[in-house]
Amino acid sequence: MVTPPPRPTSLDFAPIRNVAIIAHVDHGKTTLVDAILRQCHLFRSNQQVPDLILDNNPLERERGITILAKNVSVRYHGIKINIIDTPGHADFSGEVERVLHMADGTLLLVDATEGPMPQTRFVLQKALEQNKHAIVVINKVDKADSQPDWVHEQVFDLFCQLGASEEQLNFPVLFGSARQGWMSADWKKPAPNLVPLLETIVHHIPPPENKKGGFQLQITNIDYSPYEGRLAIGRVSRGSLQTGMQLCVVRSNGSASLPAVVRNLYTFEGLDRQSVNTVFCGDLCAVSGMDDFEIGDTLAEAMSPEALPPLVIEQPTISMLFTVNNSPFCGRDGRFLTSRHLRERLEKETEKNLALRVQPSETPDAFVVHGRGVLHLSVLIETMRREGYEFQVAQPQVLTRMHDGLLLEPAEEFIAQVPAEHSGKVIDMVAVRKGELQAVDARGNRQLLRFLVPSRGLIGLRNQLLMATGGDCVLSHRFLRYVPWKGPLQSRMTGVLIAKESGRVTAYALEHLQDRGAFFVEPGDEVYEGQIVGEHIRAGDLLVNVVKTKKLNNMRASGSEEPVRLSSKKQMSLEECLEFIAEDELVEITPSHIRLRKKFLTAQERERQLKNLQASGKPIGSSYS
Ligand SMILES: Nc1nc2c(ncn2[C@@H]2O[C@H](COP(=O)(O)OP(=O)(O)OP(=O)(O)O)[C@@H](O)[C@H]2O)c(=O)[nH]1
Ligand SMILES: [Mg+2]
Repeated sequence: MVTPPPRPTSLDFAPIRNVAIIAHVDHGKTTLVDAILRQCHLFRSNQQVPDLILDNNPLERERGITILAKNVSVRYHGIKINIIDTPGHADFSGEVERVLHMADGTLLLVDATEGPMPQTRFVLQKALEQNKHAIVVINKVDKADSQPDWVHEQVFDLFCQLGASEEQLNFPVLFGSARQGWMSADWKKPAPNLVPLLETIVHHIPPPENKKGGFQLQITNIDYSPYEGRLAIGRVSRGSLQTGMQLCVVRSNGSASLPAVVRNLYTFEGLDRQSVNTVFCGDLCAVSGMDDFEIGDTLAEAMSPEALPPLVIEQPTISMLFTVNNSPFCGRDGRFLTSRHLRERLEKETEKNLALRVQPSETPDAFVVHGRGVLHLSVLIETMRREGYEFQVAQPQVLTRMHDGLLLEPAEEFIAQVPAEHSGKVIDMVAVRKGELQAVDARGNRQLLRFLVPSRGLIGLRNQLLMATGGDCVLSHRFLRYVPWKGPLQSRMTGVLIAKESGRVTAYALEHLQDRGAFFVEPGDEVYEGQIVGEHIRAGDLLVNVVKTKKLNNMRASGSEEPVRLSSKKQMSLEECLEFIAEDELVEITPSHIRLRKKFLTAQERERQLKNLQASGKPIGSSYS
C-alpha cells in the first residue's frame, strides 16, 4: 500500500499534476485508475467498491467499455494528481481529443501482448500534436503470452513514425499489471504497488504553467446540477478565479456575452466535487453562474474578454436519418414521440457530444445525425430509448466528399487478429467488402491482418467475421483518410421475411415457415404488416403470414394439438440491427422494443416505389451508396 500522504495545508492551493490516460480499447485504462484510487486510500477499508468504478453509467457497465471521459483526483505526498480516464474505442475518439486539452501529460497504456493498435496510434498522435509529455505504461505483463520488451520496441517505433521530437522520444517506461496493482521499471522485478508509477507522474509530468493575467478557462465539458443549473467544466489556463467575480462567455468568433457573477466553484476531489473559494492556474474546475455557453467557449474576465483558440475535433464519418415513429404501433410505450421532442433532444446532445452533428433533412419530421461510427450513434439511440423516446432510424451512410471532381469516401485501417487457420477466410470476406490487405504479422499462432477498407465495407462486417471464426477474432478499426469511391458494394447477401398481415404470431404459422429462414419473432409477439420478422435463407425478400391460425373443426380441438418444436428466435443487438438493415428498411426504436420494418409497409407501396426507382435509373438493392 502507498504510505498515506501528508495532509495538504490548503485544499485550494496544492501542487498539481494533470494527466490523461490514453490507449486503445480494453488495454486497461479504467482498471489502472481503479487501482490508483484504491491504493491512494480513497475508499474506507470496509467500503464495498465495484470494479471499474469509473465506468458508472449503465451502458458502460453493460458493455464493459468507457464511453465518456471522466476526471478524478488523488493526493500523493501532498501533490494533487488529476487523472482523466478516456475511452479507447475509436467511435468515441472525439472525447479524447476534447479532454486532452485539460492535461499537461499523458499515460500511454499499451497491452503487453497486443502491442500498439490503431487507436494507440491515433491518441498518441493527438497527444504529440498537442506537445504533451508521455509516460509509456506497458500493461498486462501478468498474461502468459505477453512480450513486454517487444511491445516496448514497437512503441518506440510508433513514436518515431509519428515524428516525435528527441525530447518526446525520451519517454519513461513502466511495466506492470493494473489488475494486480503494480508497476515497475523492470517487468522481471514486480513492485509491491503503484508507487513507481506515481513517482514517475510526479517527476516527469510537468506542473501546470502558472500564467499570470486575466482569468481564462476553455469549457471542455458541461454538467448539470438541479440546484445551480449548468456547470462549465475546464482547466484554468490563465490567472485565478474567486466566487463573486464577474465573468463573460466568449465564443470562438470573439463575441462576448453580458457579464455574470460566479456563484460557486468546485475542484475535483477523489470521485466527487468539492466547493472552493478560489481556483488557480492549472486547476481543473467546475463553475456555476453562467447559463448560455457551449463546449469550446472561453470563460474570461469581464474586463478583458479574450477567447482561447477553438477546439478542433476531427470530422464525423457516417450519418443516419432519425425520423419520428410512424409505425402502426407508434405511441404504445414511448413518452416522447413528436418531431419537436426529437429535434430538441438531438440538439441537446450536440452540446456535449462534440463529434456529433445534427442537420435538418428535406422533411420536417426527420433529422440527419452525423457521428464517428455505428457505435457512436447506437449509444445515443440506446440512451434516448431508455429516456422514453420513440423514433426510427435508417441505414447508416458514409459521408462522401468531392475533390477535384472526384468522389471520395472514408476508408479505415482495419485490423483482424485471428488464428492462422482462419486467416484465408477472413481475407476473402474483407476482399468482398473492397478491403485491401496491407500487411500480415505473425503473433504466436495467430496472425494480425492489416487492411485498408472503405468505411461502408465495415458496416456489418464484424458480425460476419465473428460468425465465420466462431468468435475467435479481435477486430479494431480507425478512420485513416478519404479515398476514391470504390464503386457499388453488396453487403447483405440474403433477403428478409416480411409480415403479410398484422396480428399475433402463432406457433402454427412459424412451424410451417421454419425452413424459410431465421425468425426475429416468437409466438405471442404482435407484428404489423410490413414488419421484418426474419432473415430469408436466400437472396430476395419473401412475404410470409406469421399470424396464421389453424382452422379448428369438430373432430380436433385446439388442446389436442401436438406440441410444436420451434427453433428459438434470432436475437440481434441494436448495433446488429443497424448494420443489418438495407436502404429500403428502418429500425423502429421504442423503450421496450426494437423492430425492423420496410420503409413502405404494404406490398403495393413497395412495388410502386420500385417502379419509380427503376424509372429514375437509380441502383436498387441493399448496397450502401
Ligand atoms: N490480465 C490482465 N487483465 C487486465 C489488466 N488490466 C486490465 N485488464 C482487463 O482488461 C479488460 C479491459 O479493462 P478496462 O480497464 O475496462 O480497459 P479500458 O482501457 O478502460 O477499456 P475502454 O475504456 O473501453 O477503452 C478488463 O477485463 C480488465 O480486467 C491487467 O493488468 N492484466
Ligand atoms: Mg475504460
